[in-house]
Amino acid sequence: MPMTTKDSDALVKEAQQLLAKKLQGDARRRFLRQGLTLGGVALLTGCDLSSNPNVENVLNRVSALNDRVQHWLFSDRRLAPEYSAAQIDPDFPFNAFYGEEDIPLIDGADYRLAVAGLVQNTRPWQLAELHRLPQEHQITRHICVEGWSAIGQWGGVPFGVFLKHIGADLSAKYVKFTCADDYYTSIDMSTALHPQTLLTLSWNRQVLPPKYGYPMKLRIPTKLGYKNPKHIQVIEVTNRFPGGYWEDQGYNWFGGS
Ligand SMILES: Nc1nc2c(c(=O)[nH]1)N[C@H]1C(S)=C(S)[C@@H](COP(=O)(O)O)O[C@H]1N2
Ligand SMILES: [Mo]
Repeated sequence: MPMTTKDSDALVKEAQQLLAKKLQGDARRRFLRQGLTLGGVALLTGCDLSSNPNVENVLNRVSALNDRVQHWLFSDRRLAPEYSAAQIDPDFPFNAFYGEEDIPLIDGADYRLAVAGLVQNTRPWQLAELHRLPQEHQITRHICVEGWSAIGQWGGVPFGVFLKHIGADLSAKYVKFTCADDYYTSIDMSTALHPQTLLTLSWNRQVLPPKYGYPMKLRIPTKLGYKNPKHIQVIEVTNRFPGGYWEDQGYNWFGGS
C-alpha cells in the first residue's frame, strides 16, 4: 500500500522531532534549519518508504541513530543552501568541453544505464524504471569554476536510494560516472550518499533537456559544476581511484562548492 502525502508529512515531522530531541547546541540548530525530507528519512533509516509504509518501524530505526545518521548529522559537511522558485534563473547556462552543436542526442527509448563494479545487481536500467523510483525536487545553485553560477531546480532519485537498489557496496571508496560524450568524473562514497546528491531526470520540472544532460545527470549541489556529470551511461562502484576529465588535467578532485 503506497503512502499518502499526509502519511509522509507526518512521518517526516515525527522523525524530525525525534532527532531534534537527541541533539544539542549547534548540531541541533543546524539540524532544525536544514529540515528533513522524506528521501532524507529513507536515506538515514535505510527504509524504502514507498514499499515499506510501516511508520513505527521506520521511526524505531531513526531513533536508533545508526552510523549513517551520526555521520550525516555530525560531519562538517553541511547541506548546500536551497532556494525558492522565485530565485530560479530563467536563462540557465549550458556548459561542456564542446559547443552546443555537439550535444549528444540520446534516444530515451533505447537508453540503458549500465551498472558495474562492486554491486550485487548489474542489470542495466531503462529510463522508465528510473522514473518509477521515488523522486524529489530541489532548487540549488550550480557553481562553475569558469566564473558563473546559476540557480535551477532539479528532480530525481536520491542517489543513495539508487545505490541501495543495486546492492552497492556502501563501504567502497568511489563511484565513477562515464558519459555519452567521453566525459567522466568520480566522487567519494560519502558524497554519493549525501542527502542532496540526486540522480537527476528533470530540470525546472521539465524532462531534463539535452543540453543539461538528457536523459540523466548527477546533481551534486555540494560540488562544483565539473563534478556534476551529464548524459551518464555507466555507474561504477570501485575502490580504484577513477579520476575525471578535468580532474586529470589538474582540477581539484574533491571540487567542493
Ligand atoms: N557529460 C558531461 N558532463 C559535464 C560536462 C561535460 O562537458 N560533459 N561539463 C561539466 C561542467 S564544467 C559544468 S559547469 C556543467 C554544466 O552543466 P549545464 O550545461 O547543465 O549548465 O556540466 C558538467 N558536466
Ligand atoms: Mo564547469
